[in-house]
Amino acid sequence: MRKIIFVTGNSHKVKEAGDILSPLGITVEQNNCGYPELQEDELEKIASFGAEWAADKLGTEVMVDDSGLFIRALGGFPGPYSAYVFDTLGNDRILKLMKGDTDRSAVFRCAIGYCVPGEKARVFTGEVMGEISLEGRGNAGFGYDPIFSVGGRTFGEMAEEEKNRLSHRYRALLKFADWLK
Ligand code: ITT
Repeated sequence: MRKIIFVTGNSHKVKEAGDILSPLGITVEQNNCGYPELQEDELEKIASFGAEWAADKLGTEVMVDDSGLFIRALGGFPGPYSAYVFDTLGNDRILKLMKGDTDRSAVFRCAIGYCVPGEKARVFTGEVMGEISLEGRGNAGFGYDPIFSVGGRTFGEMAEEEKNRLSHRYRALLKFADWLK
């Protein structure tokens, strides 16, 4: 098993990454040291900067995960500001904001940054198209899971294994694992 330090404050991400990567021979260990999040439009740039910063700080290879929900009717909001918007508005306010919107389409994106100290980061991206549900449904998962639906069911209504077979994170991590091999 290869062990990689995953720098994140979000233990749900660590659980998902562990479940996805362990069958591929990779284990992840959470480190909470954090990293400065650039005010950037692109998740790739945030993940790349964060991975380089954390690798240099810790003196070891690291991975980071920057994710965002891009809602079409809201011009891609909250996108790179998804964490801040989740903490300040939350799912109910977002649903209110979209009241009357018939275009419910949205994309969840994930950028995994990986870096060895002293080197440039590599970034692996994944995305999944879905819809913003009319109301929150399901208690599984975390964050936006109860309002993001794929094929008629929200991530909040799916078992972990099901979300982990089609999520933005799964798609990005698969590319990462392929490259590591
Ligand atoms: P770190 O930056 O410390 O990794 P974070 O939770 O702040 O943790 P992000 O900035 O990547 O991470 O997350 C953006 C927001 O999107 C945040 O509110 C997450 O809870 C949420 N989020 C990320 N991945 C998600 C997923 O798979 N399902 C639902 N919500 C998710």
